[in-house]
Amino acid sequence: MKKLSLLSFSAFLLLFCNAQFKRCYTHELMLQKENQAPGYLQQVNSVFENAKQIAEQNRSNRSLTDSIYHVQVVVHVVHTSAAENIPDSVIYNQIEILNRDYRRKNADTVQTRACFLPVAADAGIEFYLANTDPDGNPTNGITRTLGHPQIAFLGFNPASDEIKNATTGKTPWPTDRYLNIWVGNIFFGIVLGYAFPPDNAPNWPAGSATDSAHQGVVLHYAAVGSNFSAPIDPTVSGGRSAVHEIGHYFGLRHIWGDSTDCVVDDGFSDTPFAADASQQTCDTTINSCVDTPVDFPDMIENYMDYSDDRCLNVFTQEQIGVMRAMLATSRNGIAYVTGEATAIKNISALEGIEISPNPSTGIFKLTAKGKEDLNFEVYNAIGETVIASQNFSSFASINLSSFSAGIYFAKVSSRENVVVKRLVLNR
Ligand SMILES: [Ca+2]
Ligand SMILES: [Ca+2]
Ligand SMILES: [Zn+2]
Repeated sequence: MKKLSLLSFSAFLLLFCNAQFKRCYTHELMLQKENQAPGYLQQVNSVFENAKQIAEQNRSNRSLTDSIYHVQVVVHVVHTSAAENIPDSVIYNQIEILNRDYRRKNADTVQTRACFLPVAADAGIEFYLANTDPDGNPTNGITRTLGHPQIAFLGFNPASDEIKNATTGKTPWPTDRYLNIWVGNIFFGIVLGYAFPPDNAPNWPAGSATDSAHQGVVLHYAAVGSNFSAPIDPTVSGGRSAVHEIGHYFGLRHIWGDSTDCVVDDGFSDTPFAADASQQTCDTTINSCVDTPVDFPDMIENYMDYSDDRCLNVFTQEQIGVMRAMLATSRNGIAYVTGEATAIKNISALEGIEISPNPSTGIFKLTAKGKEDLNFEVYNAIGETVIASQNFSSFASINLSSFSAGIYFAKVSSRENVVVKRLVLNR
């Protein structure tokens, strides 16, 4: 059995003995990973910069910016008591909150201050509980697992990511096809959530990315939804911990850049500098750094700050650009992108689709298991169609010989199902 390290546990308690709870443990975990594998932060940064470039290229593409990403979600409730086994209704409520906030349909958008309205936007990302599990069986997108008895005493240790461990918690569904959200007692509620950012650039050498079994979002059970009977604290009972952590999962950083100065920022020019987190206040008078050429107050209403849930209400255009670029690259398998009204349906029914060779220098062979009326179309990395929809039954050839090297996406559809496969074209 995996043993908790008592040393790291007491260090953890010492670190947070003055805090009632810590909103997010993402940055601390990233520093820990850098210690274990030097170069990790640089790798995350490269992926972030790559996403920013794609976002910049996408900005003028109307059809791309209008499209909606439909993210397939599975929620793993890992409980050691009845209270921790939160009801389905709280999870449904959390999904509604995500769909409200990631589409800027939240009523409190009226509280976004006028100076920030020009950069506020709809992220165009929606969330659906999966209706098919990895084995192809119907599901409501929620799993429930009894955690190891030892967890009942200490709570899940975020430093060792125990909630995803087969012995103590629940291993994920394939993290390249589902956004896995784990819900449990994270260290007595000292930590409300954490998530690892994307660290696998599309052309990254095989094996250099983080263990995929750790990709996803972890939430304290009493910080889920806005209708839970016993929230951990009234100030964080609005379901915005999930909004924040999914922001990290899509590559966003804390708005103050995790640095107590006015030099290091979050990498975005449309969020003002901040010297620190807003410290769970909704104080609109805070202006911790002088921005140039125009000075703005600290953007305490940004989902990537630490304000109370009641005053978080906005993502900016640049933040959204990066999240959507991640959905087109590092996170491309978890969402179906379209301007059409079709949502994800039974994705695993097309799991037998194979593409080889991949990478290729021109011709990709597309093979389906079994005969079915299928069609495929191919997009480039910025979402433009390069091969219009074509019918096939069990075999097709995709010829990209006349296109430049890079990443392409083959969208393969049956009457009801859709999968998107990434093609790597080399020269
Ligand atoms: Ca900024
Ligand atoms: Ca300022
Ligand atoms: Zn955070």
